Amino acid sequence: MKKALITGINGQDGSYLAEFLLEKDYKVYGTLRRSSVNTTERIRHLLDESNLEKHQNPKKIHLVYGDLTDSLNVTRIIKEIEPDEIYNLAAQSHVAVSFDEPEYTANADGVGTLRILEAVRILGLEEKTRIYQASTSELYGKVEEIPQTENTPFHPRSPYAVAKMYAFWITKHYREAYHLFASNGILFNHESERRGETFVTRKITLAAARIAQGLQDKLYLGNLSSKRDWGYAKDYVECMWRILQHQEAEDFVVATGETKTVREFCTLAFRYAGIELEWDGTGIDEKGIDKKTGRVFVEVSREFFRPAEVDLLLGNPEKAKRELHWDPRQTAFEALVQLMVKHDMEYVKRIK
Ligand code: NAP
Ligand code: G4F
Repeated sequence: MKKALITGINGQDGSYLAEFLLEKDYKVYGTLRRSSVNTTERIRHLLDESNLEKHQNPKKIHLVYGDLTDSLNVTRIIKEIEPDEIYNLAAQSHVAVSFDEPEYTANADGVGTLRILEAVRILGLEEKTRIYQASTSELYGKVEEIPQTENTPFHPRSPYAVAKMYAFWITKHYREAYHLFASNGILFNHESERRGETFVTRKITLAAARIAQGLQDKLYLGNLSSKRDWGYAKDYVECMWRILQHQEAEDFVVATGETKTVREFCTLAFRYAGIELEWDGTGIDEKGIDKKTGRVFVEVSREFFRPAEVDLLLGNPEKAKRELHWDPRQTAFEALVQLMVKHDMEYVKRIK
């Protein structure tokens, strides 16, 4: 039985990856940060409720307290588990927040990755442990090429992206210098019913559901013209696993090859919630108006603009398709928006 360690197991991707690996009969360990409230919502079904306090269940996932800013903790966890595969998904993952917390983001997202790599080296696990690093399309930032491939130069535009740039290169460096099996998945935006509520897609689908049910008046957004290559998180965790099963450690772009604006996502989400929007005005004055009633449901607020923006992301997933036999279009854009709205229509009804 293979042992996998997932850092950030209670995050969006961590929860899907844990399900995927359990299906493949892995023994799955995951790190959880101590919090004054319960943060296991996404993985509750993978825990033994009767044993929540200990966070242990041999039939399900094994939780250990872990924080990537604590090197002693990281080293001890890896020493005790001796994992065959480490998926480093833990991060302060919100780009806008990284402008407010740049030092913490550098520590967790940048140096945190170094702590894992160095622990594997110090413990002499170079031959045993394969490492997946959660790299990001944010590295391309002010893009120098469209679409972006594994060879496109990086131009990061946020403290988050700069921290992830360090993590990308230190992963590659440990591969070249110490022959660790360490690979970067350069993942473009991927969303789901489990997406954090302050990322734009989930913010929109939740608002569309609430507005449709009369529980919210308006949705305020930032840059509506920003373009993203949005895929489904459940499809993307499968590719993470494929990256570590490849014969050689390499870096891969994971994307759909299709890009849409925030405005397009919004129009479609409201449509699936039963509201047909039309757009009027430009820039800060742009509004999303209900065609039927003339009510303004979407407005632009400066609050959600960033000091530097990534205007357009579009990935070329050819290498992952060819070498990993991964299908980037398992869930089309329309299907993704639909499943998120369907989920949130039910969710909002349940909690109101
Ligand atoms: P997420 O939902 O925000 O999950 C992040 C996880 O990291 C959470 O479990 C969080 O724990 C944990 N974490 C944060 N700081 C930590 C620390 N100092 N030590 C240990 N754990 C910590 O993010 P996600 O969307 O699943 O993304 C997973 C990874 O992929 C991240 O590294 C992200 O940067 C990267 N990525 C994501 C995307 C995307 O579109 N989703 C695209 C490219 C790359 P708490 O619950 O305690 O905060
Ligand atoms: O949903 P977002 O916050 O995601 P962003 O910044 O693209 O980052 C996500 O994807 C990255 C991969 O490319 C990951 F590495 C990262 O961890 C994270 O998962 O914003 C998407 C776009 C941006 O251009 C933003 O400016 O939507 C724009 N936007 C417009 N209004 C908004 C809003 N973003 C947020 N969060 N909230 C708004 O109201």
